[in-house]
Amino acid sequence: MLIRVVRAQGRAALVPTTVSVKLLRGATFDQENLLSDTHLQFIPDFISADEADGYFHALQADIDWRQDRIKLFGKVHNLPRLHQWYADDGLAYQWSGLKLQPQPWIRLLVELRARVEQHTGHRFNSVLANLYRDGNDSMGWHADDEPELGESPVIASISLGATRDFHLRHKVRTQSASTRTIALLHGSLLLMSGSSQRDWLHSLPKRKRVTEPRINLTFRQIIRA
Ligand SMILES: O=C(O)CCC(=O)C(=O)O
Ligand SMILES: [Mn+2]
Repeated sequence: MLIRVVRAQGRAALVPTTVSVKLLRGATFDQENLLSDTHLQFIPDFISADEADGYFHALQADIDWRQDRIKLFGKVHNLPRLHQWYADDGLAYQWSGLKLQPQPWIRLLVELRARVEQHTGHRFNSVLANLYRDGNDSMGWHADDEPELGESPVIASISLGATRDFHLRHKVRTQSASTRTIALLHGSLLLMSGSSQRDWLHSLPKRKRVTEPRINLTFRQIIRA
């Protein structure tokens, strides 16, 4: 797993800076191979702090957040977060027995999608929005490897609000025993591509000390059946 860190200010040069290494704990940071096999790109300052504040408050208010329940080992639980699914017509999202019907795109999400598409050169037809109300909300280990996302999905993840740790570990434990952690900052963009969903799991662990909410947006491209 190689993580390329790019500052938005230096985007033209695409040169990773050592400043950002402070944000990464336990991550492989191999300058030699940065350009040959990059699965993750992290841009800490993709959206300026002021703008990110605006997006956070508007999305918290405008998204019709749902509390869904899932069945685990025969027992029904509230998901430990709120969420909503926005996508082009007919693109439902299904996982763990849940089926989310697409909501029509809202202006702010269209705007953010355009920024992400412009930066990445990839197209996205859907976004999963998650609201972690505080550090008790979380997301368990998983990979976004559903067949409708294709062989090597490109997922663009924007974080707004409280900084939360994001964990990654290889699906085959012997490949890499260690869990890598990235602190997902207010206004940051994490771009996951290559084999990052095929070979790796990720999660957002609980953090009891976090009292503030966080919104995460993962832009995705669903392949129509
Ligand atoms: O909240 C995050 O940063 C991760 C969200 C995620 O992994 C997902 O929505 O699939
Ligand atoms: Mn995910």
